[in-house]
Amino acid sequence: MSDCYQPCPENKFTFGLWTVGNVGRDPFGEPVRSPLSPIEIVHLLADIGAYGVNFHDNDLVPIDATSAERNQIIGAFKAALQETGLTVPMATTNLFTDPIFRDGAFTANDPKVRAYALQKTMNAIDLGVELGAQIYVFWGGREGVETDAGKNPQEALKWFREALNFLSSYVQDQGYNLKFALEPKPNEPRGDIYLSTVGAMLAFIETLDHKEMVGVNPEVAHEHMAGLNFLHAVAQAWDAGKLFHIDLNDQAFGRYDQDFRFGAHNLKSAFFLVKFLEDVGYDGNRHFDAHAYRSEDYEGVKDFARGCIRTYLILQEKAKQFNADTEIQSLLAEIHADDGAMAPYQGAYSTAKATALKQHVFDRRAISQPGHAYERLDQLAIELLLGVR
Ligand code: GCO
Ligand code: MN
Ligand code: MN
Repeated sequence: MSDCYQPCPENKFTFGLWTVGNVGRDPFGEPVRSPLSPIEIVHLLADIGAYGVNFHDNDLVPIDATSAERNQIIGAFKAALQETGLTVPMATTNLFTDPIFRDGAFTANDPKVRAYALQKTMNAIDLGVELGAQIYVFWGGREGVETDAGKNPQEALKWFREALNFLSSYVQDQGYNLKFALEPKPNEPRGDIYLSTVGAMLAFIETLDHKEMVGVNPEVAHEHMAGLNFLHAVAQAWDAGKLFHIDLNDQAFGRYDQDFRFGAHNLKSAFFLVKFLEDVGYDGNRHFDAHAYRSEDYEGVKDFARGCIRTYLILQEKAKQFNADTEIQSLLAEIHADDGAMAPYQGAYSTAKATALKQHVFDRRAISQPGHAYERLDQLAIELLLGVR
């Protein structure tokens, strides 16, 4: 294997404590790996060349820790960061593990649960900011239902909006330099989760009091679980100026929530995603929200983490190759050819333009005759990916 795919800090490759720290528990089986401490995870991530480590409040500080325990843990974690040079670009709250969240957090029917979720999130924001986080992710794993009999979905949205408004005001009140990134998912662990797609989340953000500080954190697996095209969701978020963070992993369509290594399953989609991110100059974190197969020990976990990074970097190189390939580029130039004849009708509306366009005679048959050469182009892309170009 070539050794030239080395990450550099500008790639901003990050992992959550919960990703390489995943012990391989699933609904049918017990853990297969013994838990690593946050300090051990920081060292593992430094070994494999990560830039940063992200965490949920309780990945780092157990939910029932005393304040003395909390201080000791945070001190030791900070020392490990200092020693390894790893950063904490993103933090988030665990609003799903504890039984109190069985009916949701910000959208739970019980006002005590909603208030507790706010309190827990304010504390977790304080912790994230203390460790340097500038992005705060909201993944509402329990914000949903198994049955619509007991909760009004519009009321739930109202509660979710109120919570985000409250928390964004809290951040401003504290003077924190922090942006929110909302992460949609269609289901798992709830039967249905509210605001299930990137598009739904983008529309919801427009209804918030401080929408300028709120964007999205799209995840490959989540759009794939819903059978959607992830790149299209990412492009829409980018276009809206809302791509604040991204969760990279992989997922077969129509399966359970798999969290596979980036590029492990849909290599072609992964290629077009990387090409998009590189072409537009996305400079946020590239967070791998995935975990190793349950078959692995910690050597396999390192193979998994290195694999995420290597695949991204290899696809980045392939994207450059695609952009420099003369045959591909001349085909694209043909496909995008424009003789300028329609220029008088393009751009902003005017009465004169509308009148002229209504009078223009189109030769529908002639326009529809030529093929688009997408077969040839796609095969060239495939051959490039297969390494024969
Ligand atoms: C999942 C989600 C989570 C979130 C994480 C950060 O499917 O479980 O992707 O991993 O990304 O909670 O907010
Ligand atoms: Mn996920
Ligand atoms: Mn995620």
